Amino acid sequence: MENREHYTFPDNFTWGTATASFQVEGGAHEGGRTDSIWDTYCAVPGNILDSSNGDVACDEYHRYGQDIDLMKELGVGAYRFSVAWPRIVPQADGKINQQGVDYYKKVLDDLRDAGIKPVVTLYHWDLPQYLQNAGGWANRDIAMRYGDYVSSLAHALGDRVEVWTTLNEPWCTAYLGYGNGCHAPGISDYAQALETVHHLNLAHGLGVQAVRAELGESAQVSVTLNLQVTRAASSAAEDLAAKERADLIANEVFLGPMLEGRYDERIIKATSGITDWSFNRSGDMEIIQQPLNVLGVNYYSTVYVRACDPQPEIAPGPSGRPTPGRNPMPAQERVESLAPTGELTDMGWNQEPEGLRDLLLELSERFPGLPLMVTENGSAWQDNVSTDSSSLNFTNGKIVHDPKRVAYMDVHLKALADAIESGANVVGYFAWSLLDNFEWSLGYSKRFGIIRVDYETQERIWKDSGLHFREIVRANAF
Ligand code: GBH
Repeated sequence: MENREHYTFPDNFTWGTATASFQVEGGAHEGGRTDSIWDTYCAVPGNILDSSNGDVACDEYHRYGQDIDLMKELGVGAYRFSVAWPRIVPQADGKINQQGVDYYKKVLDDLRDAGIKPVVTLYHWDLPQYLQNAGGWANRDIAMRYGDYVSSLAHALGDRVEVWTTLNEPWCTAYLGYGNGCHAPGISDYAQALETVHHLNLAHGLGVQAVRAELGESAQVSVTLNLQVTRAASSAAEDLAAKERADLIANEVFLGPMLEGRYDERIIKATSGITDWSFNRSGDMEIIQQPLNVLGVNYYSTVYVRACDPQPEIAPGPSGRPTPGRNPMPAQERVESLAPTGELTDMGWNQEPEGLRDLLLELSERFPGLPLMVTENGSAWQDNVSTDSSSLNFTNGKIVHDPKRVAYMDVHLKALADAIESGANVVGYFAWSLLDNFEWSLGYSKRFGIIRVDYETQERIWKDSGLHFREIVRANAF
C-alpha cells in the first residue's frame, strides 16, 4: 500500500459508530423485555469467560441520552445500533410490546435532534428464548415470525429510521451458534447449522419485503455480512482448493442467494454428506434475492488456510457448551487454518488492512452498482486509564492512551481510502465500537470501544482513539 501523508474521503461519506442491543443495553428485565437466547446461554456456567451476562452491560437502556451526546461530540453522522427482538415481541403470542417500541422511539427522536442518522439492525443475535424453545433458526417457521416482527417494527418506527439492516453476520448465528456452540444457543450440529443458513437467508428476504411493504420502495434496506477474507497458504492446487472450500461455506452461502438468487452447486456437493438441502423449497430463492440499497461489511482480520489430510470430525459437545477444536463451519475436513502471525490483537486475530481493501474491491467488481458500507471495524486491546489530560476538559480529567487501537484504525482507514481511490463504491465507515461492551462468550474481558466504560460506575472515559476518530470525522480526511 502507498504511504502518503494525507487521505481525503468523498463528500457525503458517512462516518459512524456501532453497537448492538445485547452488548450495550442492559435493562434486561425492564420495559417488558423477556429473555433472549443470550440470557439463557450466559446462565450456563462455563459459557462466558468471566461468568458475566447482559443484565446491565453499558446501561445504554438508561444512558442512551448521554451516549448520543458523546456521538455529537465525536461529530459522527450516523449511529448503527440494533433492536432487541424480545423487547418488541416478548411473548410467543406475537403481540407488540408498546414499552419496547417507545424505548426505541425515544432513542430515534434523540438521534434526530442530534442530527445523527440511525442505521438500525433488526437482528444482532438476541433471539427471543420462546422462539428457541420452538426450534430456533433450525425451524423454518422462524423466518415467518421474523418477517412479522420486522413488519410491526417498520410500521411502528416508520421514517424515523434511515437504513434498515435485516441481519448482522448470519455466519456467526449459523456457525458459532449451531456449528460449534460457542455462541447461543450453544448447539453443535452441522446439519442444523446449514438449515440455519437457509432460514436466515429466507428471513432476510422476508425482512426486506416487510420493510418495503410497510414503508414503500424508497426505504433503504441492507444486510451486514462478515465476509471472511480467506487466503490460500500457497498457490499449490490443493491449497487453492482448501481456500475455495472455506470461501464457499463461509461467504457464498449468503452472497449467492441474497444477491444472485442461487446456491452455488459446489456448496450442495461439498455438504452432501450432511444434508440434502431439501429445506430449500421451490420459491424460496425469489424471496431471498431482493434488491438491496447497500451491503454492510464487517471486517477485522484475514484467515490463511491450507490443505490437510482428512481430519476426523470432532464429536459435538453437550448442547449449551462450546466445543473446543471443532471447526464452526461444516465440510472443512481437508481445510486447516494456519496460526495467525504478526502482532495479534487482544482477540488473537491478525492485522491485515489489505484484506479490507481487497474485499471492498472484489465486492465492487462483482456487484457493480451496489454501494458498500463498512458497518464494523475495530480492535480489542487491554487499556489503562491515565489522569494526565487536564487540558481536555470534556474528558473529565481521565484518558486512555491506546496507541495500538489508533494505529489499527489508521492502517484500516488508509486501506479503505485506497479501495475507494481504486474504484470501490464505499459510502460509509462505522467504528466498532462506540463503547467497550459485552463481547459475547468473552464477556467484558475484551475492550473494543473508542470510549471506555468503567463497569463499576458506568462512567464513560475518552480514549485517544476516540479523540483521533473525532479529528478524522470532522475533517473527513486524515
Ligand atoms: C462482530 O463479530 C460482531 O458483529 C460484534 O457483535 C462483535 O462484538 C465484534 O465483531 C467483535 O468481535 O474467529 O479467529 O477464526 C465478529 C466475528 C470475527 C467471526 C472474525 C469470525 C474470524 C477469525 N468474526 N472471525 S477467527
